[in-house]
Amino acid sequence: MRDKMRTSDKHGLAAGAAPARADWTIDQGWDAYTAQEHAVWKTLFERQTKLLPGRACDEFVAGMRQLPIGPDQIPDFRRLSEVLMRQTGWQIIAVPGLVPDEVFFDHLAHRRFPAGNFIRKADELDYLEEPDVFHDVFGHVPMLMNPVIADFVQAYGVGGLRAQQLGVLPQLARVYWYTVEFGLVQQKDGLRIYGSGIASSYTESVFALESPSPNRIGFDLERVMRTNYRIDDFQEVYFVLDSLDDLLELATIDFAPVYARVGRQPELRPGDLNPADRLVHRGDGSYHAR
Ligand code: HBI
Ligand code: FE
Repeated sequence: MRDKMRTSDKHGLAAGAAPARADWTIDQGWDAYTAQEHAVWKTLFERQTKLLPGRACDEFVAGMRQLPIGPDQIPDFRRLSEVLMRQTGWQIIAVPGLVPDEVFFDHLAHRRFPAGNFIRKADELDYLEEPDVFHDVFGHVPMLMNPVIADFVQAYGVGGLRAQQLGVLPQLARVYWYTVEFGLVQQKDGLRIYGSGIASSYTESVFALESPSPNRIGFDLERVMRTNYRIDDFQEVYFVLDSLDDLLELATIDFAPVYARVGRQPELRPGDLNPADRLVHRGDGSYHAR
């Protein structure tokens, strides 16, 4: 979840500072990480690794297993990129924090995933201001090892540049949010996490699957495009895929007619229910009622 922005501007730069490079990339600075920073990574990694069996989807577990990601050190993006490049053609580039949308989309469209090189403080383990190296590497990189997600995220980059021109970026951003960031998938052995925002969050990994509070609804593209989301707290709704392969179709269809239909319908609040919803779980809203 993204809370109040840091003292710097939205993009994590000291207010007013221009990025060193036009594409906002920086060197990861792996040698400069302190023992304290590696220790924060270790705490987050060990906590999450204990929690995810039976909660993370099979694709996440498989991806993590093939990557040079372990407890003792913040991973080196160059080593992650070597493995990712062979598997799905992706590479990890370091950025100082959130980058402008069009920069972000251009990177994704070229299979370059921007990952924050900084890590949260030891006293703010569950309080994420911007995507840090744990959210981006632990949460996103294992899923980029999966060919369907790899194609989908690239298609999102291509679509994002176009959506900006069409003025429908908010609708498309919801699709990314409710899948790549906060998506659930129905496996034979139960509901599982594939969204990186959940997989990298100790508290939300439990809430998303077990809390009676949120709605859990079968994924539907138009329904998701109409649905606002929370950035400051747990989600009030999670959308469930029957299989990650359902995203393949989204990576290939023309969104223009969908944008047009969605544009003629009212937006939905995160907690709203719609008559056509395929309800996996009707939430009681108890968490957000507080
Ligand atoms: N920048 N580094 C980074 N990481 C993100 O996830 C990110 C971003 N910039 C824009 C952005 N996400 C979203 O606003 C777009 O998905 C719309
Ligand atoms: Fe993310």
